[in-house]
Amino acid sequence: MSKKFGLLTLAASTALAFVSMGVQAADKPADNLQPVPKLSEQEMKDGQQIYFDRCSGCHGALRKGATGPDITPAKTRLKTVDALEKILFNGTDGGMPGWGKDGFLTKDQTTLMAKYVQNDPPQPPEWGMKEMKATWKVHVPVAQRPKEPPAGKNWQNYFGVVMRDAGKVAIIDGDTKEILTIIPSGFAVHILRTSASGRYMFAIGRDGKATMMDMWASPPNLVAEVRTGIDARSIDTSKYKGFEDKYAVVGNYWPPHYVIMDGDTLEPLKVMSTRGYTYDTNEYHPEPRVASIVASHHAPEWVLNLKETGIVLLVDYSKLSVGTVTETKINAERFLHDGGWDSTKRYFLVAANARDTISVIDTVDRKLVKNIKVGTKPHPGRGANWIDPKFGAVWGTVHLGTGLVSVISTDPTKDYAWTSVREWDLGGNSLFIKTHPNSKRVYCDNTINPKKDKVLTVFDIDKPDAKPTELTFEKKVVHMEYNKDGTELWISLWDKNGEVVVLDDKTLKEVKRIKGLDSPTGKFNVYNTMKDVY
Ligand code: DHE
Repeated sequence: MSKKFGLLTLAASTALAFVSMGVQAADKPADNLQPVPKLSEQEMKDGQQIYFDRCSGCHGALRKGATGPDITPAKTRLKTVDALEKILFNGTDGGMPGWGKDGFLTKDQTTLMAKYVQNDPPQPPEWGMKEMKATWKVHVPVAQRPKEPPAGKNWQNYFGVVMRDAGKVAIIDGDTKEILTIIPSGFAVHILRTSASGRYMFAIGRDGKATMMDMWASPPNLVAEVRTGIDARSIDTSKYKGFEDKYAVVGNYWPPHYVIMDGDTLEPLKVMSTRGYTYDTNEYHPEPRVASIVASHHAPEWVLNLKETGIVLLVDYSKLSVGTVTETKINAERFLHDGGWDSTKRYFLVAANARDTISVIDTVDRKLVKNIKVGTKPHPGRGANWIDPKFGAVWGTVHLGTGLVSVISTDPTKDYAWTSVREWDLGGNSLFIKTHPNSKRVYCDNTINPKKDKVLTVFDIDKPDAKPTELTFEKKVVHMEYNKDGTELWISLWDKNGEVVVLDDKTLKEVKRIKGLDSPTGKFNVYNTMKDVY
């Protein structure tokens, strides 16, 4: 089994807003440290761009480490440029992709990056309300938007499909499989989420640009956008009773902050810093990045997961109209990343991936229930909930670092609650897992396992000990989503000439291929996303 977890970025580039630090002076080498290689201003700029595209997601803008290790010069200068080049080119057993070997970096770029990471990291600029307001655009004022849903359209069965490298979102009718429209969005769009009513779909780009799309328009259209920072991965909206569709929130990687926006227009209303102290050692961290966000159904709150400090924030937005945002801090585990609700939507299960842990947060009693040790680097996406024939309600995660599906009991009345009750062998590391309440199947991709990246693995819920079925496609398979009724599974074939393949959930036969999609990754059904069905 390969230990490689190439969180691959396809070829893409963007105008990076990081500040150039200019020509670097050579440092006097300390006893055991290599000298700092000299780089020209242009080389530093090129290094910054490549670092942002390939490295910062795992190692952090300031390189202090998270999913990947600390690669500040204090660590990288313990190695020679030659040794660093080899790591960059070939990858590591610890999970780093072989950027050269896999064709994403040339030999010269590999050498440049080996030298770049021995130089001090440039400090990226801050991005406050003034900068956000300057980028805020309302393309369709509220008064000019439709008053009714589109007649004769099953709009709650629309899908938003991320076209990652194109920086666009395709809106596809889940009934007819017709591409209704393609909407420009942020650079390397990461995820989509919907408002509580489902009417609006929101995208967040890696460049921090949030875009808002109206599913009631025919075809759906872009109604507002704002750039909330310069590096982001998560977005959600207010879903609690009385606050439906009222606010949206974006969590940023850089600057380390979250931004609350008006739910109709994306006007930025409040910026809150996440800088602070690690939950366990109380050390100051300059870059606690906001990883996953979910909207509570039990209180007017969002659950925000702060990666580097290991703190889960419950953010109360109910008094925002008088300018107050209240935070409750729950100590969980460091390096929080992605996660999802259990089937009751009371417990949030989030991966602390570099600690091989799933942290369970009770959003009603507002506390950590348990840190559960699982396999190497759990990566659930939002995870999957089903009823196991022996153990009842369970939630599952796959892993970046091992070919294991950890199946965790979520029934608090059982004495085995919040333990791993089953472990399925996937035969390779994976990115995403999916099922639906109406399905008897659990699907896992194998995107980051080079030997099986074109394979979709299918487990049978009622025969949990049976060998899974494997379906092989002609291109790399990534991310799964159901239609509204839970009868069809949509998967992406991740390629420049990508496709979405629609499978019949019962027969596993292909129903349709939706072609002409540039690098499709995540897919989000309107109904399932608004109701958090997974
Ligand atoms: Fe993701 C979810 C961060 C790489 C596709 N990704 C998430 C979430 C976070 C995150 C914090 C949870 C958002 C939420 O629920 O609110 N992802 C990161 C990274 O930091 C990382 C490791 C590296 C990076 O620089 O981005 C990374 N992610 C990837 C990829 O390489 C993927 C496959 C393609 C891409 O877009 O670059 C990818 N991530 C996704 C998808 C989801 C996601 C499709 C949503 C899953 C879901 O079903 O909700």
